[in-house]
Amino acid sequence: MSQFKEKVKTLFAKYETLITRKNEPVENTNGVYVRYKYPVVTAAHTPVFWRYDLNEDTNPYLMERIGVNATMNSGAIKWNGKYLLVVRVEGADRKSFFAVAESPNGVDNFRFWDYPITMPDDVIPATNIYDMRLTAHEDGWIYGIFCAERHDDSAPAGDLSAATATAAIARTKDLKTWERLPDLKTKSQQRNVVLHPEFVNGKYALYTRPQDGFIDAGSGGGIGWALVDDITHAEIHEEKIIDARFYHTIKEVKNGEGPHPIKTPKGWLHLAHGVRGCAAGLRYVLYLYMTSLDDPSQVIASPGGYFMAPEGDERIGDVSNVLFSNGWIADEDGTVYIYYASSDTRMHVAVSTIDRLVDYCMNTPEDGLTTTASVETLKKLIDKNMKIMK
Ligand code: BGC
Ligand code: BMA
Repeated sequence: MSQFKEKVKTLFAKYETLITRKNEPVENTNGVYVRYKYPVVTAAHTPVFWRYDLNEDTNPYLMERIGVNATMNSGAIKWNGKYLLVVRVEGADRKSFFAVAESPNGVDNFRFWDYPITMPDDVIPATNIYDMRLTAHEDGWIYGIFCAERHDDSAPAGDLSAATATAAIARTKDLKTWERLPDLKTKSQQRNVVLHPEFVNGKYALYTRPQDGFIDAGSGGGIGWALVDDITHAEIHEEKIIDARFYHTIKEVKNGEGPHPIKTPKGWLHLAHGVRGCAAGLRYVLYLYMTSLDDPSQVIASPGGYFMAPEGDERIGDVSNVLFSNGWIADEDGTVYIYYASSDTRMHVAVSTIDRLVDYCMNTPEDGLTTTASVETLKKLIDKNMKIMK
């Protein structure tokens, strides 16, 4: 075998070893969820044939021709018995695109489909697209709502970082061919828009996140809710805030809906991210809340503090100190696979159950918003335990 062929063989062999590595639950847990030891999708999980030109004549040094920088913020869905992530793949050129990675069990052996998704453009093409939320809607379509970013041409000349964020909408039946619908029309910029899986009063329901500027949530008070008549020409006329931001909480600066909520016997179970500012920049953590089955815009449980925050290696990456989730899968047996990205770099999974997550929501004390309130809450638990421990 030629040296070149040997090198190609080694490349593929190493890749297979990585892709097929068995994942293991981490032993130390808080009883709420179990993290898994290895990231489930990393830049190194993207196929060898995406990154290398395998022709000896055109690539005699067998060098990477197309660099992949990160795999992060992935939508998730169980489809034909397989666990699918629509991964935000970010190239070395800073452009994100979507690609499906498929696993037989939800925790390891994630393998990308051969081709990334070709996402049609809207009337005004976007410069970048990212963070897709997948919803298998009761209308029969699978929707992907994601952020479309464009340069803000109204910015002063020379300001190359001014941008606008818009909710882009596409739908599919097979996750391969996507039909692009017009971007969501709203008065403000939008990121983190998510489609509720059921009709509400006969309308499509969206979780929104109105924002004044590209980064600043500003007067956008938190996670919003809006009903839309026609998803093929989606326009928001009225929007209300259902989960507000608060001073000195984990969601002081921004918050946003994660994946669409899971329907449980006790209510809709929501996963969201909260952001606070500090000297190191923005810190992103995950939190849960629940809303009523009768009215999904009515909050019925609001456990205080974060549910998951960056730990260990998760803290470090392109945008450090970030956990972000826009995908989870509730299995038939009640297992919940929570897919989250750390520091805009790699994908992980944590596993729990619907019962545990609902219990967490119903029995975790709310944030009393002051130190005094937190100490009183703590003392109550100590008192209760003291009686048992005697
Ligand atoms: C990045 C996103 C980020 C957003 C706001 C975009 O350019 O691609 O990852 O969330 O800016 O900071
Ligand atoms: C945001 C998100 C994500 C990203 C995060 C941290 O605004 O929409 O794309 O993970 O910032 O950079």
